[in-house]
Amino acid sequence: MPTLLLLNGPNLNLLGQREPHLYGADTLEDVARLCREAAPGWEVREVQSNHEGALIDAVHAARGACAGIVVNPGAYSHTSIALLDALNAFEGPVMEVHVTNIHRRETFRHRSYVSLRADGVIAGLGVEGYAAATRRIVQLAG
Ligand code: CA2
Repeated sequence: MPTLLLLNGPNLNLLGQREPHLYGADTLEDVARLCREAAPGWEVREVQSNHEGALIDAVHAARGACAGIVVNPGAYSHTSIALLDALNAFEGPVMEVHVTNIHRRETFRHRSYVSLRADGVIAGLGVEGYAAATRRIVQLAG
């Protein structure tokens, strides 16, 4: 059974609990359910961390073990060359998701280092973006 790594970065554990006007009412648990529904026959490995090194470790652990990665790197999108380097060492497809439209927000959110590696980027679809990204991973990995 192929495995999808669903990787969420800093503060996304608060999804559905704070700032619903910006990030919506769905929780990370709802996100995982959406991904499972979008990838029947796949196992979904969920990792959320507020720590950059833990996210990098999860990408390393996915090498040779996961068929694809759906990642919302949170604010590390805009700062982390280290996460980009880790994703560059992963052999499978990578989809980057942002709940909000980062291009309609502050200019510091417009650039994502992770986008240099991602096979696709989805922003502004709310949590539905995770489902679309998962479907794309299934297509690319299948
Ligand atoms: O739009 C996205 O998904 C972001 O990756 C979310 C990050 C932000 O730094 C990026 O620029 C865009 C922030 C995640 C914070 O998540 C929260 C969720 C609910 C309540 C508070 C924070």
